[in-house]
Amino acid sequence: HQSKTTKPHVAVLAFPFGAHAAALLNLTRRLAVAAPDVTFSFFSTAKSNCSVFGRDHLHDNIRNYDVADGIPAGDQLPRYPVEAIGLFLKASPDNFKKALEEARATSRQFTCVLSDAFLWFAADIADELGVPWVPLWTAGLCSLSTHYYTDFIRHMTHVGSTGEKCGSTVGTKASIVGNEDQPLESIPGLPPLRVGDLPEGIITGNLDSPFASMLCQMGKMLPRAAAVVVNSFRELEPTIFDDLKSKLYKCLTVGPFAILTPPPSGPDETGCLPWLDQQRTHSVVYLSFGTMTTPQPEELAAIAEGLEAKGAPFLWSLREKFQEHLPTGFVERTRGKGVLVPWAPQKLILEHPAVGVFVSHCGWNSVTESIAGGVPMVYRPLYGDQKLNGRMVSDVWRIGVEIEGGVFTRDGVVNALDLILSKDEGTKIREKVGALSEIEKKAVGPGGSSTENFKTLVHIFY
Ligand code: U2F
Repeated sequence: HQSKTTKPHVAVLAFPFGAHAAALLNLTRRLAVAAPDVTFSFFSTAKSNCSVFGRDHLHDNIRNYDVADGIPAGDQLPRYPVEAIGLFLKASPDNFKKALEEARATSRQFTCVLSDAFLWFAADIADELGVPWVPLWTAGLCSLSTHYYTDFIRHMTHVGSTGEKCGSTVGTKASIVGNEDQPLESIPGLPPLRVGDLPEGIITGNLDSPFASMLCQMGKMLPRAAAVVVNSFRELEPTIFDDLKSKLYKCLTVGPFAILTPPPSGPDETGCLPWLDQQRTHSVVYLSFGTMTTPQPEELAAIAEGLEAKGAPFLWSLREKFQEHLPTGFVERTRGKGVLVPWAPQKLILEHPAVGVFVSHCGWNSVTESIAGGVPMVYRPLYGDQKLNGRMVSDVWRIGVEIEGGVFTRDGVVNALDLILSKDEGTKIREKVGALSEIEKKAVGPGGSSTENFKTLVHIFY
């Protein structure tokens, strides 16, 4: 791609919300170690840079630069993330272009653009610079595939085509609302799905929102990427992998990041691990719903009632502000039996032999961590890719079950916990996830598929 005399310099463009920038920086750090003569310039908003770089030691070959967040000077900070995302997307790509130009003034020319896949416009930026574009998808191949096939799915369900720019749907013929159970004819590579399994913004929800439009544009841009990097491993999603591989220049599964990088959770400040040491093997219910959302108050109360009724030991990561939704006296009544913490060292917890089941929202990192620990899941998806991840968990990998009716009720919780902890079916599920855990470890070990793909990724920079 570039003259042999040019020293590689990768522009890394981050999506500064949720855990996205941290995931991209994790990958960048691994790349910086594997390719010490490559310089990585990391671009994100000041707030995001401050949070992801923190006080950590920076590798000599990683620099960070701030890009504008799109919040007009003097304005109050947006109250909701969705507003902040809207402003940021409005300011993009000009904010990135400006920051890249400023960085260029004092550094070598860029030889590659590595970006969060959300930032589809990075394909054009890379083109203008005459260098390859390498997007990173921080979740699974399954969800990536549904965005790649957005147009196909919209045609198939008569929702209309996406229009050139994805800004609005063209020729909308049918509303899909209320048809969540409608089966979808086969989408290449994916298992049989229902309308309700798809992430919002493909055929359900507001198709014209900046977020939906961003994902749709991304799907269209992927074939322009020199390689699409994915936080999964080939053996986990082989049919989707084969399909996407045939559609893209390169599909490089280099994950799962959650088991390749140090735990994001920090030290065990709340003493969860010593507590687990005192529990019986496979007896503990671990509950966590990720970093972005939490079930509604009624559902939190239903979970608590279910836990009390089942009487199994539990460890629940629930931020303090949500703990007020638990039934009166729950904490006192379950003292000794259960532990409630605002944040837990999840990866280490899932690797602990005492944990018997993970009650989860099916965020992608949680899924791969549960596999790593060989822990069966009970899931209740909240939004985005989680429903699809859940479908893979229960129907394809058979390593967990969905909560009955899709929402938490007292009885639903008891039945699901019974099934996993006390029934033969639960034992079979545990065996399945244990086997998958071994495959996951091989993928990231010496000569494994993710390890080899990572090497291929490094070569793209030279
Ligand atoms: C978004 O997912 P979330 O961040 O909500 O959820 P996960 O992908 O499961 O990641 C949560 C991470 O936070 C860690 C946990 C995971 O690595 O180990 N953690 C913890 O250490 N301690 C706690 O008490 C709670 C969590 C999005 F919502 C999903 O739909 C996407 O699939 C995902 C990936 O793009 O990002």
